[in-house]
Amino acid sequence: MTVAITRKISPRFSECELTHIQREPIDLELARQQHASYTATLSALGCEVIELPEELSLPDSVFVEDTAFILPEVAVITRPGADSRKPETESIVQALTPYKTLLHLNAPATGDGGDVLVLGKNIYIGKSTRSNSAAVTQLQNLLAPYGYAVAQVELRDCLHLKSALTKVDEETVLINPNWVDTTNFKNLRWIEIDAAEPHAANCLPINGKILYPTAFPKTAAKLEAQGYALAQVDVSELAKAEGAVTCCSLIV
Ligand code: CIR
Repeated sequence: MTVAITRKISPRFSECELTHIQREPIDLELARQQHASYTATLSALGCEVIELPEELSLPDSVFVEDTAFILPEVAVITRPGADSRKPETESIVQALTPYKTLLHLNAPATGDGGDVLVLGKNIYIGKSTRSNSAAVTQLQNLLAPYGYAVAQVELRDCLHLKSALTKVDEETVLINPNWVDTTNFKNLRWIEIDAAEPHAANCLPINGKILYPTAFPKTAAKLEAQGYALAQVDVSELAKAEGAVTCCSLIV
């Protein structure tokens, strides 16, 4: 069974880090309702959801994706780029220990899971404000024994690599080509986001369906026209914290 690790929203959510968007008031109650719908959708898609308790003093801790990434062989605990987020990994170590052998990024490396795109044996790391070249070097050394090639990818105008592209299936990515150096992805099938929806490139394929925000109807129609079945969720309050659908779970 697919296990999805999530975490309840912190009461200090409105103090979240923001990099590329303006701060707007966040309705904490609505954010919690939307997050509950998100986890219910993961359950409906066949996941066993393990929901960690809220972290009172860690505003961004709902975005568990940034604390680790999971491979078939091992899981890597990251070292988040924002200092406010570094303590988030402690509880994730506990949560992942029953499932995976854990490897760790260490200083001076910093890396957010949102910058890590795994496509088969190729791992792409966004060169962002959060993930540095030391992380790429460490990951190359840690993961070469498992047969992975790790490459750094240039970004612009967005927080993470997975703001600019995500996997739809083994051969296909959903992509905003304006935000990422596309050179590494030429051999894949592309579904381009609708130009009017620049934040639309983040989707989460789960058990044959695509978990996808309701905020991007034009890009959703493109995915459906290609034959993908969507499970749509309203994550508008999470988007105000610069989050999307991949970032709220760790899929084991
Ligand atoms: C941050 O800036 O770290 C959070 N406010 C948003 C993190 C979103 N994470 C993700 O998309 N993987």
